[in-house]
Amino acid sequence: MSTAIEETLVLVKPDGVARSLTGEILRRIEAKGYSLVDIRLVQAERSLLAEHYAEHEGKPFYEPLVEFMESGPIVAIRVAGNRVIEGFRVLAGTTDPTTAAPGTIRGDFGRDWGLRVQQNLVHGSDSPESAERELKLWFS
Ligand code: IDP
Ligand code: MG
Repeated sequence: MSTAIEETLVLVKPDGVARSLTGEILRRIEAKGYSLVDIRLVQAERSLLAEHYAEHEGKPFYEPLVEFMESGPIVAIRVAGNRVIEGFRVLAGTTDPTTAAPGTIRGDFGRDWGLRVQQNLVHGSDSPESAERELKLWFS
C-alpha cells in the first residue's frame, strides 16, 4: 500500500515556548522522520485565533483558549511526510495532558494546572481538510 506525502500544521503553543520545549518538540518530529518545511515565530492576533479555533466557538473553554493562545509567542511549523497528519497526533498524545500516554509530548511534558483551559503544549491538524485550512491561515 502506498500513501501520498501530506503536510500538517504543528503549533508549539505559548506554554511550550515559555517552557523552552520548542527544541525538544522539533527533535521528536525530526527523530520520527518527518521533514520541517517552514517555521515561524508568531505573536498571534485574535482574528487569526478565532479563525483557527472557529469549531470551538461557544464552548466553555473557548475564551480561555483564545486568551491562552494570545498570551505569548507561538512557533508555527509546516511538517511533511507520509501520514504525517495522523502521525503527529500520535506523537502529541490525547488532549487532556493528565491522561495522555507517557512517551507522547503531552504525556511527558504536560499536566493539569487547574486552569479553565488545558495547556497541552502543541496543536496538530486533525484531518487533511483541517491541515489545508490551517496551513493557509498560518503560512500565507
Ligand atoms: P486537540 O488540540 O487535541 O485537537 P481540541 O478538542 O481541538 O483538542 O481542543 C482545542 C484545545 O482546546 C485543546 O488542545 C486544549 O488546549 C483545549 N481544550 C479542549 N477541550 C478542553 C476541555 O474540555 N477543557 C479545557 N480545555 C480544553
Ligand atoms: Mg483540535
